[in-house]
Amino acid sequence: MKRILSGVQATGKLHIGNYLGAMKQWVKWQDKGECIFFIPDLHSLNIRPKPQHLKNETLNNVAWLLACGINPDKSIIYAQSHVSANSELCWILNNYVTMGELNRMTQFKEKSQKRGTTGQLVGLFDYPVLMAADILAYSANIIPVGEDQRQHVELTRDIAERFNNIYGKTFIVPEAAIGDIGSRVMNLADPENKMSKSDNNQNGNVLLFDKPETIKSKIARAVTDSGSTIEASDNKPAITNLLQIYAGFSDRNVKEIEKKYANKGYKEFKTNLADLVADKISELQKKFEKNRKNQEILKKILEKGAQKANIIASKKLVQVKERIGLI
Ligand code: AQP
Repeated sequence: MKRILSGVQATGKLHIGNYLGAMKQWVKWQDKGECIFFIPDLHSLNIRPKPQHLKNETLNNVAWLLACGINPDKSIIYAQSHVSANSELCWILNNYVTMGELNRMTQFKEKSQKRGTTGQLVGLFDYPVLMAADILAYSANIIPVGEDQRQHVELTRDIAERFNNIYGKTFIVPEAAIGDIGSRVMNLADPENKMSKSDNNQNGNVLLFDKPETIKSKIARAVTDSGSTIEASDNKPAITNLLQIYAGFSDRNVKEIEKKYANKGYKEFKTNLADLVADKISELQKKFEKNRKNQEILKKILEKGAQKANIIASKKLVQVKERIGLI
């Protein structure tokens, strides 16, 4: 049976990119294999979140996963910091990756540029190696992520192959699974850039916490391209993005939606899209609120998840240590 693994950071501000590109996709994988979904709280440390904020957001993320349809009886849900094997494996893998490779990571370049020199922390630079450890410790076959994480999964594959070539088959070489719809949701105010939790331009991000009025107003104000046809194309990044969001929330394909709006204007399209997204997010928020009230249940889910995750990851770590000569 295939093992599927992915994570979503608990830094707050979950947006519809995280939902369409990742969490919504994950629900479908639950019927296709053994799933592990985790909250990468150690990754979040590179923005030095306030301690109470990180605690709160970690539990929020568990409540969102449940709201989106992740079933803790079927899937393992755990917090990264509850399994020390991930970090230990990261330290080992640091010796199988070069500074040059990490320097080429687009996400590091973009984030460190946004943060300036004081934000260029080793934790941000080394993020892809911890991600490789998160994946390889669990022998995951499939990694469902948004397009922005493709490069990190590629690096994980390189690290796994390099290690296997030296020591013999130790790691499964994983594959990224990137959905056709919503794998790169763009900022509504700046469709050349992806919707991002850390973006300065939050006006163009539709958050899972946004009230329906806010969602509607953000979509109404979304920039559009010149011309008036509702068609996806390379020279219409704004409308292409809105069509992708429509498709993601309605489970219809882009061609169908283009046909529906063939002779209609942007205004009608945007109004319908705003209603669609606001309704769906309100539905998710209701489920989230209900789940979030049961803090003890959320903690129990993480505890149970960590027990299972620990068993899998520690076993792999023992094998790795043996291979490299640690006694
Ligand atoms: N805009 C996006 N469109 C589609 N998928 C996206 N993802 C992120 N942004 C988009 C996917 O969401 C999953 C969880 O992401 P993460 O928590 O690891 O954060 P990230 O990839 O660094 O992107 P964020 O959420 O926008 O945060 P920042 O601002 O920190 O970069 C991943 O599968 C990701 O691909």
